[in-house]
Order: sequence, then structure tokens, then C-alpha cells
Amino acid sequence: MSRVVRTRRAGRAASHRDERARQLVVRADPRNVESARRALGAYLTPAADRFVRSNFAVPRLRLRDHRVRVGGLVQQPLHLDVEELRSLPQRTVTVTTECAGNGRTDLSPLPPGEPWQGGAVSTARWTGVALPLLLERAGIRPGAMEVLATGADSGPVTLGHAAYARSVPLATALDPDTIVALEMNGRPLLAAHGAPVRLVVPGWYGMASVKWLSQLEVVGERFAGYFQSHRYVYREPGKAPEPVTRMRVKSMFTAPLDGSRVEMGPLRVGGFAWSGTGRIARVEVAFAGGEEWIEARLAADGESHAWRGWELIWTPPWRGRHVLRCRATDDAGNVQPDAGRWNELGYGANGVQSIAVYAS
Ligand SMILES: Nc1nc2c(c(=O)[nH]1)N[C@H]1C(S)=C(S)[C@@H](COP(=O)(O)O)O[C@H]1N2
Ligand SMILES: [Mo]
Repeated sequence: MSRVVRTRRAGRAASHRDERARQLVVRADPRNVESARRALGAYLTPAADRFVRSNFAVPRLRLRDHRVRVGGLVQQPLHLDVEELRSLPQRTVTVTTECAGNGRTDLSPLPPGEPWQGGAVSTARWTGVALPLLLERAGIRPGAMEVLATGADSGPVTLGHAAYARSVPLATALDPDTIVALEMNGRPLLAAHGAPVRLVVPGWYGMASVKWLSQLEVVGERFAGYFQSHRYVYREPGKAPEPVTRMRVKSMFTAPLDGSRVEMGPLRVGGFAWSGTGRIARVEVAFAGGEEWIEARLAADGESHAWRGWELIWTPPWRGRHVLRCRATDDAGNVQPDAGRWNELGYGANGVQSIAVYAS
């Protein structure tokens, strides 16, 4: 009996040796998993395949009784349970979220932190209450500067004990696409992704999208808690630290798979590109070393916070190994660099991605 269960589990999460695995365990406890590349081929990532990034264990919450407090610099503090949140006007936004540590293993020397290879990025359709609507109901008082979101999870950090808490600037909190989400892809949130309610901040690296949301506080100064000023900061020798905010422009291959064998005929090469600093304007692919880049065809420019598909047809010119590279540019003129910029904690690694295939 238990053997059957074990086999099933292995088929879904399991190790990177499993050819059919859709998730790869990066750390077992607290559970952190990334999506296998074969699970990222679809525009919307199924909930079961999505990466999970949690700094602490999933908090045990009584979903029915859970409440979100809205307080701080407001006229009328709110105390909303899930039913009340559900009864407010709902909004749905499709958002690509990348963990700031995604691709950390591309950096050398390897910085500390979970060694994400490239599957800590996903796209989901989130439904919930627009954050500005809640803030409007509470009534923002003068002097407001940021909105601080606190999760129900906490644990030891280098400086003692901390809850997971992050702030966003007031302007970001007032963006109608910043959502206090109750659903992912049309279903109630899974525990790993923040049930019963989480924040979703489009365009920003994932750390801003606080899971298991318990409190929203309007504050009149810059929040400087552990996960704001000791983590999710770009630290480089000789430079002033800078906060990690919006996602840097990046692209990845979803087909063919790295290391795979391909036929000698025409072949579809494709993937996704995203940016938190503009809309994707161009994706180019290089089929060999050197500087010859070929423009890929972009999917229709659809939802502004979601990744954009790209593809082209390629015929391997000879039998043997080929290394393919992809590079994205956004409409603000940001270009994916050849290599991600090294920093002490290994964030924002958006260097050009490559795959090797063997044509035979
Ligand atoms: N409460 C809480 N929220 C959190 C985190 C966390 O550890 N605790 N991790 C953040 C980080 S770093 C990322 S990348 C995203 C991951 O969201 P997911 O696990 O739903 O994919 O959640 C963010 N929200
Ligand atoms: Mo993250």
C-alpha cells in the first residue's frame, strides 16, 4: 500500500534524475521546489507544477477564521475574513512571477542561498480584491509612504526571530493590478502558495508577493525589516546596496529541452520572455557561438504582466552538438546581458540562457 503512494509522489516531485519529474526539490525543509523545464511549456503554469519558495514552514491556519487586518495610517482599520474578501468586487490578473534567486547557479562564484537553476518562474491567473480598493475603504491618511504586508509565517533569522514581512511603495500598492488574491488559476490557493490569501505584486520579483497574508499596514516611513534590508538586496563590493524590486528582462527556452537529441529536419525552437521594466519588444536566438542573432517571432502582445511566447523554426545544419542561446529586449531598451551581474546574495541573475542539443 504505502509503496503505491511513494511511487506516485516520486512521479510528481522527486529528484532531478527522474526523467518525467515536473518539479525538482531544491530544499526539502522548508519545502522549496522549482519547475522542471518540461513543466513550463504552457502559458499558464498548472498549480501542481509551480515553483514554491518559502523561507519558513507553511503556517497552520484555520482558513475560515483567518483574517487580514488593514491598519496603520488609515481612517478606519479593517478586519476582513475570507468570506468578506470574497464578497467584495473581484479582479483577475495574469502575472508572471520569478523568484529573485532564480538562476543563482549561473553566477560564479556561487553565492549563498537556495541553488535555483532556472525553474523558479511561473505564470498564473490570480483572482481577488484589488489592493487599492481595500486601501480606499480603510481611507489612507496623510503621510503614507509604503504598505507593509506581513505573512503568518515566521522563524529564526540571523538576527533573532522574524515574521515574513515586506513593503511596497504606496504607488505600487495603489496599482489596480496589485491583488489580494484568494484564487490561483480559478481554484482556491493551495497551502504552499499562501492559502487562504496572499498578495500578488505584478512586475516585481516574487519576494514582494507575500503569502499567508495576515496584515496590511500603511506606514509613513521606509520599512527596514529583515526581509527588506538584510535579504532581497543587491550587494556588490564597493557599491551602495540597492533593493531588489522589479524583474529584470529575461528569456528562456522551453523547447527543445537542454541535453536532448533532435532530428535533422526543421524543428520548433521556443520559449518565453518577461520583464518587470517594460513590455517584451524582441527575442533573438543564436544557433552557434559568435554574434549572429536571429529574431524570433513573438506571440501576440497579450496580458501586460505575463510572459510573452516566442518561437522560430530551425534546421540543424549538421549532425552533432549545437548550443543555442536566447536573449530578450524590452521596450524600455533593457537587453538581457551575456552574463547576469554577480552580487553577494545572488539575485536578479538574468544572463543569456543556453541549451545544448545533439542533432542526429
Ligand atoms: N509569507 C511569505 N510570503 C512569501 C515568501 C515567504 O517565505 N513567506 N516567499 C516569497 C518569495 S521569495 C517568492 S519568490 C514567492 C514565491 O511564491 P510561490 O511559492 O507561490 O511560487 O513568495 C513570496 N512570498
Ligand atoms: Mo523569491
